[in-house]
Amino acid sequence: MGTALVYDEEMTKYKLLWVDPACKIEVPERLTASYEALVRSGLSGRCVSVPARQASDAEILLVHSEEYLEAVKKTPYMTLEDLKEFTLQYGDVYFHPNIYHCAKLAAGSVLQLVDSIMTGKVRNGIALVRPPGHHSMRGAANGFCVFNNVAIAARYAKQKYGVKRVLIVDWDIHHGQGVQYCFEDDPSVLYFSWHRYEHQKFWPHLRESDYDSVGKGSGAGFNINVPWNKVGMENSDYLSVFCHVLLPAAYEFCPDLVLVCAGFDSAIGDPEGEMCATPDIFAHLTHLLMNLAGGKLCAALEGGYNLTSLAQSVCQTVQTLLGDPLPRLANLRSPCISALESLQCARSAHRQYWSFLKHAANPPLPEISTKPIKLAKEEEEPAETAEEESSGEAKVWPEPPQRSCPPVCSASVLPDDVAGADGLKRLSTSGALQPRLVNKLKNHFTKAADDGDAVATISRLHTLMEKMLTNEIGNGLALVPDVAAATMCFAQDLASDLVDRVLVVCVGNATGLNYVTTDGRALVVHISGEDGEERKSKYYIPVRLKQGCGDTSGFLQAVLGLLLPLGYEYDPGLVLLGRMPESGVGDGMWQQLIGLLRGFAKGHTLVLMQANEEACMGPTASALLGHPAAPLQELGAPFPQDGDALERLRERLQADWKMLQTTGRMDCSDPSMLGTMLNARDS
Ligand code: SS9
Ligand code: ZN
Repeated sequence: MGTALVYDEEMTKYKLLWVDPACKIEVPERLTASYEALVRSGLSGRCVSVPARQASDAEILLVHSEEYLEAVKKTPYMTLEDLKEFTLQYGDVYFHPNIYHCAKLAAGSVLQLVDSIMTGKVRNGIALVRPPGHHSMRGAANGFCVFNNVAIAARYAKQKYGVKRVLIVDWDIHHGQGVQYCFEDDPSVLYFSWHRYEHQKFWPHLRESDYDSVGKGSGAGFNINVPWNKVGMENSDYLSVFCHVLLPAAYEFCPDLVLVCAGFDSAIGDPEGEMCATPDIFAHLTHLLMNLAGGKLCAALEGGYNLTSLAQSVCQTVQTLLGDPLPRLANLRSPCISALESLQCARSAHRQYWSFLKHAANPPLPEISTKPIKLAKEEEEPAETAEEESSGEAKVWPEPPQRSCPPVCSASVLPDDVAGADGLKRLSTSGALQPRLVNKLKNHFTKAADDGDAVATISRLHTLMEKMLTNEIGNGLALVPDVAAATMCFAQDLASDLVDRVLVVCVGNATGLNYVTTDGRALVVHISGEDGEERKSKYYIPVRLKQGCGDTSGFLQAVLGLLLPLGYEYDPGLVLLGRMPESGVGDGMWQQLIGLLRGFAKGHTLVLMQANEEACMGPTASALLGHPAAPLQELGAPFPQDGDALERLRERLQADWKMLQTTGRMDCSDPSMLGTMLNARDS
């Protein structure tokens, strides 16, 4: 199942016809630059091209008032003077004789995308549209937006396809207040937005863009705002908000459809956002959303005003939708203090609504964030000096590296009597194992090392791993006679021979894993249901779930709040996933785990399973091939003791792992805050 691309050159055919510094950045080239980059890189040719269409009146009226629609309908017939005059009643927007036509196409394009996805024609897709939508309101144009494309699409999907829950992720750097207003009392639409805010000093200067606007009435809890109070936010800041707020809420919400307000003014080089996240971050943001809603993800272009940054970011997004391996995000720094404060505020405001926050520590909020500031009218938009104006664009950053698919996506190493899994290439030959390795193996397989079969299996696995690291093979699956021993053997000796850092994820009960490493060549995260081995180093992280790995909410919380941020900070060159016998983890959760782990090490994951767990091969193979994981059913709260233990563990580990931080407070009297104090980036 493919990826849809909706694009129509017609949407480049309007522009600003007078002088207006606030609007001059919204140019037709935004669309052509994005599209041409997709063509040049060969990505557009790999997408299913879906034609745009105009949204009907009835569709526009799903969100907008009749009066407003009628008023906009007149704009094609207006003189230049009339258009200017008409424009004046709204903020930061311009009209043009052709913009009504384009606005209908923009909204209709997103509806076409929803249709293609909901009817199963494609898995996911993107609509490259102008004008953007997320600022426009029921009765008003605003911020370059005429009709609220994504809000219309959400209502349309609910009405036409009976979709029960829609998640809207707005990663544009401006607050989509139009979307917020549209759904603030609606519990069926979860709206998430992060945005440049600077304590209300940044456009659109709204009190209701702050973290404490959580929704109204039965919609309370279903509006999540993360305001950025400083510029210069980086990849780590964005990722921590995904790991510690958006993703846990999104999984708990369990959407049937994900809509993305895909604005790329949140990327480096953008003159509006002035943030420092690199275009490859969008590969990861996209990837992290791709296993929700059975993969039904629909992205619609919003902002993005640096043409270079915009085009690169669009390409990263589309390439991820197509399923290509993700780029590694090297040298992630700590989230900055201001970002951590925003994170803390958002988590605190939502504590009462989401069970994943039930057990989170709740220290007092940073002071500045608790009192709304007063805006002096004249101070509102300080005139930018020429120097300031170019500061965003003066930024340079390297072009994102090429992302190439290995010739073989997935391979397997299986006992001869086990039938292969669909889509997995079976590896049956291998190079001879070096005697040095055979000797090492003896440490792990005291009996089996003499056994020709065991050595053959191990040497095939070694070959598989080598081929992953030379990018001949993407990922792999192996059935082994003793999965605990094999995981140890690979983590301790074989993998670390081939690669600098290996992330070892061990699911289910096993012993001996704490001996794997202390030198950082392996990071072991062991999720199990039993107490036992103590932590010996920062590189062995036992995660105990009293309810066992079968408790999906507890397990998921460990994966999103611990494993993901740890993985991003560690940046492994290879992932080893060992599934211990009778781990109890359900198929859906298992697939989600594999799907999420694909974001590390350019997708190089080796899954080890016990020989008699063949039943799990199908779901594993499917996830390794990149098929969307089955959606998890409604998640309850994690078992209270487990939820609590996970939060305490995360707090303890913050001293060693800065991506685990979720508070910005600096309280010297509280020893649990030491991690934050030592690690946070200072702006
Ligand atoms: C220019 C101010 C522009 C409006 C921005 C709308 C972006 C929509 N200095 N303000 S994504
Ligand atoms: Zn924007």
